[in-house]
Amino acid sequence: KVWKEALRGVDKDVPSVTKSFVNHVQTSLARQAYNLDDLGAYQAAALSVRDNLIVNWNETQLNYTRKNPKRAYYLSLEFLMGRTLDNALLNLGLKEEYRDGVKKLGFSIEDILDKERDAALGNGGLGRLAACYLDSGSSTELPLWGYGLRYKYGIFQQLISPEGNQLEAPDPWLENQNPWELPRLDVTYEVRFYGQSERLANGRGIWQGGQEVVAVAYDVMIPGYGTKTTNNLRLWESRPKRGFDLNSFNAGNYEGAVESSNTADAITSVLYPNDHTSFGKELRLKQQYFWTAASLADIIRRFKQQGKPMNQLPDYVAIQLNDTHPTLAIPELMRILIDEEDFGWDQAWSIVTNVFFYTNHTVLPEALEKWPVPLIEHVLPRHLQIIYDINLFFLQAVERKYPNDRERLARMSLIEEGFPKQVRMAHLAAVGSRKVNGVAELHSDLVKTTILKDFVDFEGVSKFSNVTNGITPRRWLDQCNPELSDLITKTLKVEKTVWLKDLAKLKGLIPFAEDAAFRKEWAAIKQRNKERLAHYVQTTLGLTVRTDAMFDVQIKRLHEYKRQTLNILGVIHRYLTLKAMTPEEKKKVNPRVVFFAGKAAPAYYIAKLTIRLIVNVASKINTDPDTKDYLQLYFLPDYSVSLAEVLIPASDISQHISTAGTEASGTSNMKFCLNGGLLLGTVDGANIEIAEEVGESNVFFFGHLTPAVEDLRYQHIYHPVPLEEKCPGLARVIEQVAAGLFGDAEIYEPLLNTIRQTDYYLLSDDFDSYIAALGMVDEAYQDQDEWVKKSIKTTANMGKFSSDRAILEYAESFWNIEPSPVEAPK
Ligand code: 26R
Repeated sequence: KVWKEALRGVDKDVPSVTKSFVNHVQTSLARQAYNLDDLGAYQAAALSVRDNLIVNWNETQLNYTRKNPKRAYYLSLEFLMGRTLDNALLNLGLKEEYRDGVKKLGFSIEDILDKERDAALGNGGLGRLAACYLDSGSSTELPLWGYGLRYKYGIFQQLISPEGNQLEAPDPWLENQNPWELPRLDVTYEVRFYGQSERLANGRGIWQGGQEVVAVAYDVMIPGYGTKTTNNLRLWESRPKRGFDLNSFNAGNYEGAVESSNTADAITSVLYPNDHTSFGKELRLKQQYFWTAASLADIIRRFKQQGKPMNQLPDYVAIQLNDTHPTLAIPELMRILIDEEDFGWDQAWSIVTNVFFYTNHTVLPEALEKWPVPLIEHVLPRHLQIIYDINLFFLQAVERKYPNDRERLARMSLIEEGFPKQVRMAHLAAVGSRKVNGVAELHSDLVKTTILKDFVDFEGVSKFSNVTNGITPRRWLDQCNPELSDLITKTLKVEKTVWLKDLAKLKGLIPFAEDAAFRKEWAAIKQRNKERLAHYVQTTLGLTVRTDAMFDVQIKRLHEYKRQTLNILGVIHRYLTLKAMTPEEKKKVNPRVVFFAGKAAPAYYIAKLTIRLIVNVASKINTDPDTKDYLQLYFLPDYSVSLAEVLIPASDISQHISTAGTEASGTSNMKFCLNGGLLLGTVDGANIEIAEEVGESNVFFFGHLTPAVEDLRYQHIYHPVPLEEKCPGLARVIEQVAAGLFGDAEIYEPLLNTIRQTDYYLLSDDFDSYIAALGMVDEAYQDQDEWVKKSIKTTANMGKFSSDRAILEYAESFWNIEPSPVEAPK
């Protein structure tokens, strides 16, 4: 019934599809249908699908305007959307019609889909999570909009030189124009930077002068799965206020005039490619303010159109802050309420603290944003005054509760003392929000007991909670693994339109783990997915991957805390072990293919060295006749959402091996397990909850637990034990690298020293149990029947990790919003 309503007005038949396709070829593209390449066919297909989205988008917005429900806004500096066409076809229920339609016209749908470029406006987990949440928001019919930036360049393209160096190339993703966005050249706001702020006696401020730039809206349509609801992702582009500054132009200052135009454009020119280390760059601060100011202005204008007084804002608007990146929205809303709407401080503060919600995504100290006070003072003088006022009133309240506790005041202050002083954005976000959450149980506990402990003591624990992350099963099962999806539908005897929205239904697969015929089908699909990956490697890199081996995958941003180094040293350990075996012994060894992919932040030297080591180990061992039949290693360049969609369904085992307590959640762990890949990991992030769901006997855990980490680090510094003594296996591996077994001996010294010296991420503490866990994986894989049973049970128990569940938790327990289904016009 829901689907019928969703498809109202959609021409769901092959003749309509081909007609619309040909029409777009001839009119929108001004080309001839008989002389069209795959790229042209992609564009025509996209434009014709888009026609349906536009109708739904309009109806959705009209529905909201009529019913005026409370709305939620997801502010994220990153949205890692990937490709859109296949997802739009799926959500509109048009996949079969387009497959047949383009075939009639001489095209293959796979080839057409493959022409689309990823929209890669994000670094990793945080950005992809935002994309999954938008999909789930529309699929559960929630009034949820996203706000972000329309970067001209997404995350850089990664190239790997023959020596194994990462090179970065720009990603001009908008080059062959983007059919999925609607420019709204009439939706614009002016955003001010610099200038002077004057304080009036009544507490109000006047901010003037400086430079103004214009924010222009681009709307990206977000269809729901089988729903009419098509929400909006509004991305801002920066433009100079008047093209050229005509005054300087007339005064003969041509260069100055052009320059003003350049600086405005620069704000949305490029996504910052570093995650987990912030550099305090002025342009990044300007991005954050530009985006929050434009988004808030837009939200407030929409609210005001309903004719309600501003003090009712929290009844109609909830704003989720995706990490601290949009925290300037807090002083910005204070500025609007006090300076422009005439509110007193207390009333303004009560509105603000009922509108905002803050999600923390990491507890790593280097990833916690801090902005130098002089920089904020220069760029946003009025906001600095407001931040100081917030801090003053806040610390006065702390002082009342804990008199004469100066150390506590210093710890909790929004301002960190030092040269320069810095604003602690996580403190500002926590103080200014209604609720604060982490992204998995363990992580939320760590937020409460470490970085925000004083705030829990002061404000009470009820403000702090957990929403475990989720992933959309549409993209991360049905789209990326269509054969498995079909088998599940056939087996459950439940339409996929039902189980893809109620993922707990997967539990119905559990009994089939005991069914030999079903296991055979299940295993055959995994095998074909491995062949699909091998085909990808063959056609893109020209390398031949053997598909009769276990596929072992670690794909994520390169970072010391994620410990790709542990993995590669484990591979070397395996290689050395194989080298020492007799031919007889080797016969018992199960072949393994290890895949890595991931980008390193351009300035992250140690991460780049890790890539280099992986690449050079690969070239050595893949050509060693003694071992190449038992161990292969690949580093796949330019990891992306689309590459993940090929890698994940092909994995037998995937690695999520962060030092305990460092990975907030992880979300690819969920994607692998949903696709029947088993998990090898530490007791960290969402790995823990995955094990709770699928059963500990179906995951491979190793390593020290979170409570031990602090003490182990202390030992490293105050009671160091030589590596040879502490962990001879690891010492042997490191020796070989240092001796030049993989070339470039000296080059790896800085990387090896991170382990020999402080070993902050505890490789030497976890290495032995890691190697033991790898051995257990090998052993379990020998018994294919048992392995496939584990695989089936894993998928069957992953229902909890649907992002539909997660977004509904946000909606119910934080935002207090409800589904608002689109009704047929009367
Ligand atoms: C300050 C700036 C340099 C910056 C820091 C950190 C920019 C971007 C980040 C990315 C962080 C916040 C991130 O992506 N965290 C990841 O969020 C995922 C979604 O919640 C988690 O699954 C994952 O564990 C976490 O690392």
